Amino acid sequence: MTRIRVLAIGAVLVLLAAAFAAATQAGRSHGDKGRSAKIAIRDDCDPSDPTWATVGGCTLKRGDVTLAEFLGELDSPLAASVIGHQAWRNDPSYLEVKAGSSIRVKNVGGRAHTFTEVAAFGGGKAANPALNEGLTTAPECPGSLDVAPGDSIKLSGLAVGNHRFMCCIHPWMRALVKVKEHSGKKH
Ligand SMILES: [Cu+2]
Repeated sequence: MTRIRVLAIGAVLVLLAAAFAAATQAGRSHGDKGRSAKIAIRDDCDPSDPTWATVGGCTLKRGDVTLAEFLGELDSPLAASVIGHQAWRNDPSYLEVKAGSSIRVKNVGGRAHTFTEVAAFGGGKAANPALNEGLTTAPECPGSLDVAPGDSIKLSGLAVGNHRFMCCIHPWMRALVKVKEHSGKKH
């Protein structure tokens, strides 16, 4: 009886391993196809810094940037407009896709962001003027939709050409998406 049970468990394990291998294979091929069509919205807020809670919180499990550090990186003595902490960025910030592709944009950071298409890069919607220093508000930003930490959006139906996306909260977080003709040759 015990032996039969061991054999049965063994058979189940073999089946599970086969199913897992098949799923991994499927995931890999899907991942390859989708790899060039994913953008991660990143930040690195430090959840152990309680001051983040005063400005909306930080949902990351691990992060290394305190609010004080973030604010210290907003500007540079050599620039007239906001620079911004470089851990707050879109990854990649330049992406080429073929026409008809969709792009999944996921907020893997611990703060709210937006991924808003704009005709021209400019300032955002944050109430804190330091986040938009020296920038003219992009007209698409007021009323733009926040992407909460862990949430994702899907972009599809983008016309051939260049598309500019920015975070309307942290306007230095930009991305340029180049949509190429489906038959276009790679050069
Ligand atoms: Cu942002």
